[in-house]
Amino acid sequence: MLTALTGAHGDRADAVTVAGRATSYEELLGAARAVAVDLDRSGLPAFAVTATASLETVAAVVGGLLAGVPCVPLPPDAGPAERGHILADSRARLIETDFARRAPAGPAVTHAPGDPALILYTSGTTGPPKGVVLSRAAITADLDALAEAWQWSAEDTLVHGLPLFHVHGLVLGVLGALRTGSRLVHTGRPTPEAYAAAGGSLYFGVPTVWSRIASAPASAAALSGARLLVSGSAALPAPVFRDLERLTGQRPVERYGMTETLITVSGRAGGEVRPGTVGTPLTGITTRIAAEPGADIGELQLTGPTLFSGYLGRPEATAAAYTEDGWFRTGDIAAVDDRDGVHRIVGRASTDLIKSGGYRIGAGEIENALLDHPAVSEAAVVGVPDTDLGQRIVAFVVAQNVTGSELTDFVAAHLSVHKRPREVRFVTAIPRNAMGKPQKRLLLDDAPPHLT
Ligand code: MCA
Ligand code: AMP
Repeated sequence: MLTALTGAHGDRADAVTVAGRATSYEELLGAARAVAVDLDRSGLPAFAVTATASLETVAAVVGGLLAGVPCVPLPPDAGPAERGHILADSRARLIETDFARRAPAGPAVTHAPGDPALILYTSGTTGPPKGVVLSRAAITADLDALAEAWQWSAEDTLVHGLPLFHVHGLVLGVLGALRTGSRLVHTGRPTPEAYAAAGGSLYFGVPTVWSRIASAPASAAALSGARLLVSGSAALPAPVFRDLERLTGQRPVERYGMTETLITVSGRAGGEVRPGTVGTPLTGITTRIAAEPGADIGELQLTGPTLFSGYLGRPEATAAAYTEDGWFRTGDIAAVDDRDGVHRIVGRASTDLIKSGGYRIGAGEIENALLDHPAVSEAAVVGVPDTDLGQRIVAFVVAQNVTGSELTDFVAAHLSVHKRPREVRFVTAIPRNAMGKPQKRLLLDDAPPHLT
């Protein structure tokens, strides 16, 4: 699965660098084998790692793949509620990794393509996050399709600084490098200065990262020698696309995906790229638009080998994610150009899934966290357009004797920092329909202009 680790593309002392620490494939494989030996002995059904941006996280994930035990990467800033939920739901035991420990050879484990490789937790519109089970076959199919689309090879140096507990940073950003043999520089944090200093050929970022680079002209200029800039996880605003083109001479390629489907649609290296579009389906993926008669936009649905194996322990939720005729329902509204098949993501069907800084955040999860605070009696959470984050989380609450920043800190501490509301607005009541469901549109309509 990770061809680079077999030495297929040679080795070097800095084959993988994470947050300033470099390692060779040989050392990484030795550390991963030590993890695999422990996992093999443990008989665990799954294991968890605190997915800091570190070589330890990379070794643990690779160790899990060697041992055939699925890895659950935990957000390092996860508070007790989020951490407790993920560990209980997955029944994974948290392990510590010592990168200095190496083992000569791992246990002889045979793997089937459908075996689970990763369980990634992701938010839905209601309830706590669900575990998305990703098989080895889905991951390899996706990475190979992306390598073809982006002409991604061992000649590349991949640079990014994305979190290692989601598809973007972990599957594409780590396993992709270890499959293609491209050198990897993970910058620790995705700052413009760190991207500029890394000297890569291939760069990954979420739109917030690209927007910050576009606002730092000196850093942007340092990317002019790169081969390909790739944006994904949320819509890249057209002005950011244009600023990047002006400052770097590069037209960034956009790609679209989900935790459940991996990356399914993308622009191509060397192909025509238009701002506001995400390209065409990758090899093996078929898409369709479920539009009302006469309409040309509708829900994007798809099939292909990159799809997840299901939500862990939730067969009903898995079944509900598919149409009766077996297509995965993305919940994203899209349009496809008749002439060239280029896809455009127009928005989401539900306002209760928020994308902030490229993170997928369920409004219901934040509302439940707020309602756990003794001072809060009602809460409604919305995503409001934001030039830096795409959307920012705004919480409308009915509460007494508490400040907005106390509630923000409460959510940051219980769930995770990136799920915290950026603004809390106190209201006397949440408008509701006859069924008692919050009418979020009314809240937004009543909000002062700086909120919308
Ligand atoms: C601020 N901080 C706080 C608080 N307020 N800490 C505790 N309590 C508070 N109330 C601290 C944070 O700990 C952090 O500290 C610092 O403030 C900045 O935090 P924040 O503002 O949240 O970070 P940011 O700079 O706004 O983050 C922007 C970002 C981030 C770096 C772009 O959003 C990000 O990494 N996004 C990537 C998401 C992603 O990978 N999504 C992929 C999903 P300190 O700095 O010390 O840590 S996969 C996917 O979508 C699909 C498959 C796809 O298509 O890719
Ligand atoms: P997640 O499961 O965190 O990966 O989030 C998946 C969601 O991110 C999708 O359903 C889309 O709403 C959004 N998304 C990912 N890539 C793009 C993109 N290039 N343009 C617009 N939305 C995107």
